[in-house]
Amino acid sequence: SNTSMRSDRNTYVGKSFVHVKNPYLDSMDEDVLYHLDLGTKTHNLPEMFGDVKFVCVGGSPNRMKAFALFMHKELRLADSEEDIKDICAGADRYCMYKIGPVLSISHGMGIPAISIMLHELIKLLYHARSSDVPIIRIGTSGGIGIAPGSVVITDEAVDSFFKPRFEQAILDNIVNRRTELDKELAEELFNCSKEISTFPTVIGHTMCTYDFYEGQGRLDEALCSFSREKGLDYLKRAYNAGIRNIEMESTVFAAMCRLCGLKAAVVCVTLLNRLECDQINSPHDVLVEYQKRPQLRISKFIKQRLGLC
Ligand code: R2B
Ligand code: URA
Repeated sequence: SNTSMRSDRNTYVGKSFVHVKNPYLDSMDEDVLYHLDLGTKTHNLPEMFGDVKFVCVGGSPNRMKAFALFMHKELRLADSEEDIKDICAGADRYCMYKIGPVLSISHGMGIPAISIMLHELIKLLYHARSSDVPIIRIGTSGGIGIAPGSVVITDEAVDSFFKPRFEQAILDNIVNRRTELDKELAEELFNCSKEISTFPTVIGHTMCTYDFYEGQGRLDEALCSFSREKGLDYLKRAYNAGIRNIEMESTVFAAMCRLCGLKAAVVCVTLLNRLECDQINSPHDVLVEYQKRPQLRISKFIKQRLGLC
């Protein structure tokens, strides 16, 4: 199958390394990871990141800091909380925290923002010679036909035409890239906290759009050019195509990780049911609790893999 071909290519003496597909990169004297405030000459990347075993990404800097502090508690690491510093603070774009073998990074909102971060993160893992690192996006989303607060684990990211592809503009061409996520990782994540889970979790397709308003069929935007009926019909068709949530990064995330040999997963909580409303109006504490749900699941997964539970 395709998958085994792919893993054969990526595997070298049993280890699966991150690879970059760029013949120019190795001939560069220095690689500056500008938006991360890191570089191959200014930092010893293998020493700093060679032991990374899990990468978790999410949109909001504060949420990814909270996740870092949470993992620090969960892994019972010896260093103190004050030692958890934002590695990318100097660039003032994304935040990054390292908690033992776990890297927690923010990616901002939307495809262009996450794509810049991923180019530099993938090169970082390559320079650091990290191996066997799953990468998981823990995010928020709008649910379709499921209770708010449900968690969706993505099997396939689709675009706004419900197609499993990401269209990358390269120079003046459009290149189509595939957007399947790692099936085994999705299943492992689904199974790992079945018993502890107090909230519903489903595996389904995730639709990734270029914007939060017009691209997601809302009626509360500044510019609305379609009827309530048309908008609802679109969301219902999405549901019938197997889509259970909508967010703004999964297609490019799936496509880039797949091409670079990183096993990737997307785990998002749904903040509302889009068949019922457009506005997110749950109380702040409810939303905060929702956003912890993917983190709980990922923490369980990490601890299981490390043999800690
Ligand atoms: C989910 O939430 C954000 C928009 O509110 C966006 O980054 C996404 O994918
Ligand atoms: N994030 C999205 O992209 N859409 C929503 O409806 C909620 C969060």
